[in-house]
Amino acid sequence: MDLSKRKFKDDFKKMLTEVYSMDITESELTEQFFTLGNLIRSYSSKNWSRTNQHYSEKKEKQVYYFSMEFLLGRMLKSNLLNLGILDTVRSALQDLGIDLEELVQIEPDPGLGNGGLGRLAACFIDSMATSEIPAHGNGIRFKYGLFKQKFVNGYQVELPENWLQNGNVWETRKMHAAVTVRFYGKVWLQQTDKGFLTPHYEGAQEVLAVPYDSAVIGYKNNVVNTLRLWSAELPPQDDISDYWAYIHQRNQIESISEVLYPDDSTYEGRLLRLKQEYFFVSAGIQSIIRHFKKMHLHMNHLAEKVAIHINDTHPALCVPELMRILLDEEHMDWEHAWNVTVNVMSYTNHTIMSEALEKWPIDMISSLLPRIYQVICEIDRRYTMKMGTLFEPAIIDRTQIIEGGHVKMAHLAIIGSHSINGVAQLHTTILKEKVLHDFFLVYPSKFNNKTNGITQRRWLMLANEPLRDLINRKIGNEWETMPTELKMLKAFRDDNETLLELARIKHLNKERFADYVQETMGLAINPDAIFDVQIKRLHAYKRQLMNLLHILSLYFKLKDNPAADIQPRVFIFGAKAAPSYTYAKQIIKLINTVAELINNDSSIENKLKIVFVENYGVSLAEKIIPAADVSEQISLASKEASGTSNMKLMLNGAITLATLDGANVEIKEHVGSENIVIFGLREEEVYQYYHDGSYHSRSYYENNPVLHRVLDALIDGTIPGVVAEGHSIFDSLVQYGDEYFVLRDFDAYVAAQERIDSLYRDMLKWQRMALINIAGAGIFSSDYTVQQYANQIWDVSSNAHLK
Ligand code: 26W
Repeated sequence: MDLSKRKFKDDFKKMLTEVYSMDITESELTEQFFTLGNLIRSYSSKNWSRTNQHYSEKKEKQVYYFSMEFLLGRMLKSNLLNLGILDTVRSALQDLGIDLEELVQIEPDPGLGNGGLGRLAACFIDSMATSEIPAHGNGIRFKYGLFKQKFVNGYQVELPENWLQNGNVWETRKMHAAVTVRFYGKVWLQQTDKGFLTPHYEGAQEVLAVPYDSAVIGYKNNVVNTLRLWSAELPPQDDISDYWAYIHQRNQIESISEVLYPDDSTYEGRLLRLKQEYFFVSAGIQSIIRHFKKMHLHMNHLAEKVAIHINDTHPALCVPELMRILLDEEHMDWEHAWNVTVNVMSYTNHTIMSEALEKWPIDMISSLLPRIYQVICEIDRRYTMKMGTLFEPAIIDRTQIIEGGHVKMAHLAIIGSHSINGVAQLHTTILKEKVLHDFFLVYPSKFNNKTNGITQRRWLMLANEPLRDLINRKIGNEWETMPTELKMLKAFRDDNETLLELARIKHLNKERFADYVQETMGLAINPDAIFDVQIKRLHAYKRQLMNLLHILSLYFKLKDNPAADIQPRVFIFGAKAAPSYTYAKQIIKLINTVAELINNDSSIENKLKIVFVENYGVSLAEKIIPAADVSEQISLASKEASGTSNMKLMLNGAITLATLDGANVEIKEHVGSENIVIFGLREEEVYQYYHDGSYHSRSYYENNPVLHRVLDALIDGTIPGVVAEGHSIFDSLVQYGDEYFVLRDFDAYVAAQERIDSLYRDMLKWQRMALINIAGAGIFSSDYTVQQYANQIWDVSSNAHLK
């Protein structure tokens, strides 16, 4: 939108007076933030209604992206950037004596997600609006997001994240669009005079689902899509006979959208989680059907106008819920209803970890969702019937939905969808050849790959403005909407002036982060050192432990010889552990304790520092990523489905140190093996070990003196204050088989780190590698990823043809 500084200043002062009846001089940062927020809402509101009108008038097919998590981050600067008024507003506010960066800090960082899956959903809705895809997010408006992480004596402590305490300026409560979601009760089918079998519900608990809509503003294209987050409330009561019963019932119902489950890798099977999953699924589908009916088309045509995407198995109840509505309320026959459902639904798998695969106990589903359970049984019966004639019984047994007293949600999603995709080529191959091989035999054409992506707007244009400006100076700004144009940067690979500017900008970002660490942790770090970054959830398969064991080996090398010639290093960790994940929390304690030891050991001349930032999330990632030299992507091959921090760090000129896992494989393909440092077991070697059981971790402890010393340090008191954690971790590696081959890959990892050390000494070579990584990162824009989903899965329009 074109907005003059003059006009903005007038609007701002007017809005401040209207909302707070005060002028700028009297206003505090909070009032200024909410005023700016409300102004942005008013600037985007016309396009919001115009976009919806356009979709209805054109009867456009629309996508509904169902996700239990949307890890949005702060929206102020992102909304200003996408409206195309960031620079205008920043300098206009400056004229008014207001620093935009200060207002940015006011905004809460809504932690409505755990990690990769939730952030991917956030990048996707930004890219779908920017790619003019008629697509909307559908999720839960959790009152409490992912816990706030505090370190107390090195231990992770979880505190409530009450992100709504000052209200959320971006949302609009849509009471008129509320729907009722039913739980429990009895259901029986009754023949009507017209011969329809209609279910009769009795004694169901009714929950009011109230939607809160937020604008999803496309980048400089006047498109505004919607993110609809549902909140659970007690339906209005006409009479409150027993007050305490009323309070109890209200709390019970409101608890459905109270808090996000903080696990991102282990299925817990809690009833409240199942309630959450059905709550936003039923609310979302009811509101979609209500909207579709306004088109006055026969329900048989639903799949021509609606695509529903199931983000991992958490929204898999979309399949039986749509069937329930088509059968019970729209009185469609099973075949037609099923045909419509399969054509509407598509599913993405984000993990192969068995402990993450959801399987709900039959008694839990059948008591909480009696009608849904009936429909699931019928889906399973007809699947077994139909496929039983085509495939051997063993395959049917292994692929059926209900098995061993559980409902397998992945099986339900796969049978009920026309598309199943993995999130990186290696991951999709492992799904087809191993984890979901039986289904690949049954439905080969449903399987496809959609390698993840990230939005360059948040992760470069906003997080790293100096780099953005350098790139624009060198190749213009076409890359901002056509990211593969970044490849033009390769022309400057031997232009020392450019490489020196790149080094200067990286150093500037490292100084900025060093200032942040000094301020918040009272720790001085040297911006000339290598900033080595591992930022992701704490999980054994991501092997933060291997990173720490290498640091200890460097520490002992310096203890033995303080003059040892190693490049000074700052190891930066950011990681939350699921509260119930004891082993992960022990690793956090160990990292913090080793940090305490090393950071205060003057004998090693500040050559090594460990910075474990507290409460890692989107906003901290935006501070750390521009300052990174090395991107640690060291998961055991086959375990990380894709990874997305790898793409963000690459886009900001960090050199990737990686195993050939997830999207690291494709990153290598796009930058060339000379611009990345690869090490470790390959996926096939890992599976070979599983096959022949020939991995004996103890032998690596016994035969590798460096490893022996480092591991002994965990239990012999060298590292004071971690006796319990040290022993448990030592045993997991030496006694109990080292599940993620940390000891097996250790030497290769140390050698790779020595490679990094020697590469960093040649500054121009390092900057050339950084430039090639930036140039090769464009393909990992989520703009391209969502366009592939639009063309190959959802069959909806996008502006890909313009690109
Ligand atoms: C039931 C508990 C639970 C909750 C969340 C299990 C699993 C999850 C997510 C699927 C875990 C997750 O975030 N997976 C990550 O998804 C990213 C986006 O596709 C990938 O880049 C990561 O590799 C994958 O670990």
